[in-house]
Amino acid sequence: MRLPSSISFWALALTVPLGLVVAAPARPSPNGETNHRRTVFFVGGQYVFNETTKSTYAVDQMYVEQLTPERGVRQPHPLIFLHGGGLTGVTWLNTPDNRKGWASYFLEKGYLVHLVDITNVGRSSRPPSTQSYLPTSVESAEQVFASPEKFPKTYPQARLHTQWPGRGLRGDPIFDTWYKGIGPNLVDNEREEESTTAALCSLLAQIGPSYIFSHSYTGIIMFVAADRCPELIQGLYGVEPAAFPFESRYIFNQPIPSRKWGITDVPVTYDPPVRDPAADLKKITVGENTPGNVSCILQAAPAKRLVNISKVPVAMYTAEASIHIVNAHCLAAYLWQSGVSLDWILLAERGIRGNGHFSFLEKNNLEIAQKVVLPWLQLQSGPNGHKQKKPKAAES
Ligand SMILES: *[C@@H]1O[C@H](CO)[C@@H](O)[C@H](O)[C@H]1NC(C)=O
Ligand SMILES: *[C@@H]1O[C@H](CO)[C@@H](O)[C@H](O)[C@H]1NC(C)=O
Ligand SMILES: CC(=O)N[C@H]1CO[C@H](CO)[C@@H](O)[C@@H]1O
Repeated sequence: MRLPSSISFWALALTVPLGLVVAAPARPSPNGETNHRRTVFFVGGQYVFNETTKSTYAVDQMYVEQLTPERGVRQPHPLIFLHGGGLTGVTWLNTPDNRKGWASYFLEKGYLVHLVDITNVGRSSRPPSTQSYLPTSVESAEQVFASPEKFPKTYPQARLHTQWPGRGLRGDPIFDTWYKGIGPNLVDNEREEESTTAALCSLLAQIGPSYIFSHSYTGIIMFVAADRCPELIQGLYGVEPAAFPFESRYIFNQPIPSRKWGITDVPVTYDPPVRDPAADLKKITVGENTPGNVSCILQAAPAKRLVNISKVPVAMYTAEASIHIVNAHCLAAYLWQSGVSLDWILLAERGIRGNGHFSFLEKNNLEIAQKVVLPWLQLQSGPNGHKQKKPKAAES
C-alpha cells in the first residue's frame, strides 16, 4: 500500500528535466503531502512538587507541531487543529490509506498549520497519578465510525455510509493502521478542558489570532477557549463537535447527563450571569425523540447568552451518514438561542454524500476541504467576514 519512498521519489525526479525541478513549485512527496518545515515546541503546563519523591515535574503541558509551507505563509491567520477523543495530532496528517490529509491541504493553501496533542494525551505526556481510559474499542470503531453501514440498526442514517477507505473492519490494513493510532483519554474532563484551554490561549498569545479546528470531543474545548481568550480567536470550525447540550447520547442512544454548563463541563460566561448551573440554567426538553432525530435539552426562554463565545464566528458541519446526524441539531439550537453566530452546514445539502464521523480522512476528504471548509475561511477573511483581528505578523 505505501510506496517505498526512495524508489518513487527517484522515479519522479528522473522523469522531470533538471531545469524544471529548479523552477517548479514545491515537489510532491510520494503520498502527495505538501512540502513544509516543522518546528516542535510545548506550551502551557506547570511545575509541581511531589512530596513523595521530593522532586519536581511538569504537568498539563501541550505538544505543538508547527508546520510552515515551503512556499511561504500566504494567509494572515494561522490554523490550529485539535484532534478527536482517543486520537492525537496524527489524525490530520496523511490518511490511513496514505493519501493527502487536511494538514497538507491547508499548507498548500498557504496557511501556517499547528497540530497539537491535547494535554495528557499522546506526546503531551501524562503523570501516572491521573486516570485514563480507552474510549474507543475496535467494536465501537467498526460499528459507529468505520463501517456503520454494516450495522444499520445503530441509527437509521448508518446505511448511507459509503466513504470510508477500505472495508472498515479489523483485518483490513487501512482500518488496522487507523485503529492502531487510537489511545487513552483522561477520565477527568474538567482537567482536560481547563488545561488544554490554558495551553491553547498561551499558544494563541504567541502566534496571534488564529482559527481553531476541532473534531468530535475537542469541540467542547474549542468553546471553552473561545470563552477564555476570544480576542485571540479569529473563528472556530467544528468537524462534528461533540458539545451536545447537557447530555451525551453516544453509541446506543442512551442519554447520559453531561456538560452541566450547557456545552462544557467547566464554567463559561453567560449573561445574565450563571453561578450555579444546576439552578441558574433553566432547562426544557424540545422536539420529538425519534431514532434518527432525537429530542434536545435546551435553555428555557429567555435563554442566557454565551457572551464571550458569541464574540467569535463559529462554523460546524455534519455528515449525512454520521452518528452525529441524529443530534447535531441540538447543539445548533443551543448555540443559536445563546446568541452565538453559527453557520451549521449539512454536507448532504452541499451534494456531499455518504460520509461518517471521520469525514476528514475518508475518500472525499479533500473535496470537503475544498468545497466546504476553505470557502468559509475565505469568507471570514474577506470584506464581508467577521471583524478581522490583527495578525501577529502585522504587529510592531
Ligand atoms: C508522586 O510520586 C509518587 C511516587 O512516584 C507517585 O506514586 C505519585 O502518584 C506522585 N504524585 C503525583 C500527584 O503525581
Ligand atoms: C429534528 O428535530 C428538530 C426539533 O428538535 C426539528 O427542528 C428538525 O426539523 C428535525 N430534523 C429532522 C431532519 O427531522
Ligand atoms: C476573556 C474575556 O473576554 N472574558 C470576558 C467574558 O465576559 C465577561 C462579561 O462580559 C467579561 O467581563 C470578561 O472580560
